[in-house]
Amino acid sequence: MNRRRFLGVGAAAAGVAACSPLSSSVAVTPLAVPPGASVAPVSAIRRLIVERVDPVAGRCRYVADLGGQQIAHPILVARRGDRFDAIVENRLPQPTTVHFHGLALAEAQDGAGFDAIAPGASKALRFEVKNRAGLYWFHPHPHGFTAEQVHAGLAGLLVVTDAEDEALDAALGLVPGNRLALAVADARVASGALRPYTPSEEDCLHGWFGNRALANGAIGAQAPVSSGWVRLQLLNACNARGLLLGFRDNGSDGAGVPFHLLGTDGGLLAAPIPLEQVFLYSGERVDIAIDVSGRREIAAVSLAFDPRHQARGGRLAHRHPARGNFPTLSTETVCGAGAARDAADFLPDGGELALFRLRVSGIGKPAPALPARLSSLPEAAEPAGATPRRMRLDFDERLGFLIDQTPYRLDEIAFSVGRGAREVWEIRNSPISMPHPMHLHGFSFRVLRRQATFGPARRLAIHGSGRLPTDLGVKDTVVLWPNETLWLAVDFTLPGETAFSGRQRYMFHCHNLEHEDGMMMRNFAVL
Ligand SMILES: [Cu+2]
Repeated sequence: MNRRRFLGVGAAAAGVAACSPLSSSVAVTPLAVPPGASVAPVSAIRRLIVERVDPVAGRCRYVADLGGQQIAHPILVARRGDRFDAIVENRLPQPTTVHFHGLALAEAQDGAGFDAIAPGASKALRFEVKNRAGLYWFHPHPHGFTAEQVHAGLAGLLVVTDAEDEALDAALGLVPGNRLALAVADARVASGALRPYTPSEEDCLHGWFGNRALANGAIGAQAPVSSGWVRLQLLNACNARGLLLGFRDNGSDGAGVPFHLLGTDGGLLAAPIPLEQVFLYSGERVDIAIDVSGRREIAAVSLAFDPRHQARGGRLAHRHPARGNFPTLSTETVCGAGAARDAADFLPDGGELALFRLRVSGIGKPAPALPARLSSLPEAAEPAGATPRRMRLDFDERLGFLIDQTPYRLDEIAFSVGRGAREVWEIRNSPISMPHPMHLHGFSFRVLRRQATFGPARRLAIHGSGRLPTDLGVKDTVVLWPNETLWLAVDFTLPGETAFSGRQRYMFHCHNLEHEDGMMMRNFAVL
């Protein structure tokens, strides 16, 4: 019998839930969900309900129906190879989709917004989880409504495991409660209440920034952990905020706590990297290990940094023809219609932000040494003879942020690539810009090199190629700082040929959700 434990995290109900516990433990193999846990194995889900629970604040949630048992705010767990076969029910007053961010899926299952589910309608969603073990997530992607719906709480986690992943848990000697999966978001909180999503023109241009962090839906969250290694799989689920993740020992004058990067968006690195801070932008994930032995309380924070918002002067009111046909989730929420920012519930990008706390109990044995090798991941390699496909990220004072000067159109195919092609993408960000976390649907990629990095990321480069620690893993979302050029190796091999027959449309877009709804997207086709 497999004794290794997988530990999930219960998502608190939307709203201000100070000091709510974060963790509950379950074993994945064999799977036993204790009462109150919010972990749902993907293969057991029959319906995935998308519903609004608070029309005043516009809060929404996912509910997984396991055929008798209903789990709100579920954290989905899967072993590589498991199947998802469920009906998605849209009970929102707006169209929605379910996009499984990071998974290799056919267009029909990708939820990219080509075929949104109308209010009151349902759609069958069936696929096999083919990806490496890692933290993936699911969220709405209906064009023009994405930022509002994700901000409303529709951001669920999917933890995929496999043999390498389980071997790591065993090597770390993880005890129940010491493996956590967390979605970190931010919200505007005033007088103890979550403010609805009412972005101003400035918010639409730079992104929506709150003043408080939510961890799995809870503000001021804390998790009890035991002495030894703690493994954290973290998603930046903020609409727009970049996180410079670090840890402080609250029992030791706030001294920094070092940690190890174990993995990125698409699973484990080849070897762990010791770090003191790491950038995590919207849509990105990190897998890290912290030795909490001898400590009593550790605070996870986003450290202060220069966010490099170099774009100035633009005013942006997003106008989607479809928006006028549907009500908002709360009060006025169309970009550009909101009131000016209230300084009391706004913390700029790059401001220091408390995220969550780990409360340590017990005096265990010393934590075992980290394994020198974590996975069989090869070093990123440039395909021989590839001509780079060039893209530019632009800023236009009238139109906002664009890819190759072109606002998104649902019916446009920007370019086509051949099935199984291995390409190099050269992407350059404008110097009068801001950081853009660019996300590729359907496929993962490797970062080959960075050039002309300035600002706080530059000193974190650990490699002659200019790459950051997170660039050494498998990625589906990568941040480009202003003025930077990135070279990516993209592999368009499609697993499961029969499921992917015929032309498949995918998207490449900015995961700052205000930019995404503001047309910073392009479609491409795989033929
Ligand atoms: Cu952007």
